[in-house]
Amino acid sequence: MIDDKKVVFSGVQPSGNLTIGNYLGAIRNFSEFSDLYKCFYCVVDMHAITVRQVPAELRRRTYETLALYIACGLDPKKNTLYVQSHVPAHAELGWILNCYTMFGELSRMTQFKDKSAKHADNVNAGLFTYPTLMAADILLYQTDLVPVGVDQKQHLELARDIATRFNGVYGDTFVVPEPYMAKSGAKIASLAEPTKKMSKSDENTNAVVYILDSKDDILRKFKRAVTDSDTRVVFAEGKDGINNLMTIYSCFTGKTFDEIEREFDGKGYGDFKLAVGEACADGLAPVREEFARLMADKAYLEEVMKNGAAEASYYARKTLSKVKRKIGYTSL
Ligand code: ATP
Ligand code: LTN
Repeated sequence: MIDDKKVVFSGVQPSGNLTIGNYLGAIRNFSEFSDLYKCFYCVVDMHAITVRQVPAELRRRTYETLALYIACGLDPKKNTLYVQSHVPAHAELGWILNCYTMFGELSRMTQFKDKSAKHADNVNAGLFTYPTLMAADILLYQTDLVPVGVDQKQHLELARDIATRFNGVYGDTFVVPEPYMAKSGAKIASLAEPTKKMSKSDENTNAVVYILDSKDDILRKFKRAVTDSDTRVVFAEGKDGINNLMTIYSCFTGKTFDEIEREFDGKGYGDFKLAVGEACADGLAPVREEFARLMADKAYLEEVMKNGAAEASYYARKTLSKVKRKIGYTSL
């Protein structure tokens, strides 16, 4: 608890242009916690370097991700917004937790298996220990709730196991965090291969709708989205493409699947795809405008980063000192 409030923590990597998967599965839900919880939202640049990045792009995307947080409704006065590498406690606790995490546990992580297959020339140790740094992010702030997409569930379970193990050895040290997954939107699929998750690092840019895509691009991408040989807009087993489009439409319009089925009864996929594209483009328009305004004001973004890092460091250091004392480090 911080100031009598439960704590929320989440992070997004500045590893590419953010997608509507990142938006619907994660960022859009962040602001709902701002009033009742103490919220930390971090741009996790240390995680991003587990895959090779172009330095100038990483720097630009770090600003962009922060600007998107704000453009998606996170008020820096109500939320602690900061950059991971600005708070060294993450790296310090990350190292310590490595020593309380088993090789076998990390070997079972599906994201590690997927990413090492995708980047076979760079299966580095950081990619392997990615989940212990993520556990450090969360546990540093005594986090109660972690809003994430379904793909991060396994990492969160590991963070819980690490916290429980550490508490078992040294007595209560960490709060054991709970995941929070949106009822709808926690798993947005690729438009080209609807059984796969939409991912910002997908090479096929037509499979992915970016938050900052123009309206024309958004309409075009939905028009080309893979569906099936049926013609009915109904949510059903085996209709992954349509199910995904219905989920996206529902997220942007607030309509239920029943309402959507009725709305498009007797109409074809063409009409439906156009409506999904319109709803998505209209829903994202205010975010795009606010983003452009913020990116033109680097000084403001830097001030947010600075204040956020100072605030986050204060709480992170408290936990870190406690951990160091418990494990037997000396202090001067
Ligand atoms: P990468 O493709 O580089 O692995 P990513 O698109 O998975 O990145 P992250 O920065 O790892 O993005 O994720 C940020 C947040 O967005 C996480 O909470 C993650 O669960 C969520 N998220 C990512 N993709 C989706 C998706 N397709 N549907 C729902 N949530 C998603
Ligand atoms: N691993 C996450 C990003 C991330 C995160 C976190 C999410 C890093 N640290 C802490 C929640 C809490 C991802 O790839 N989406």
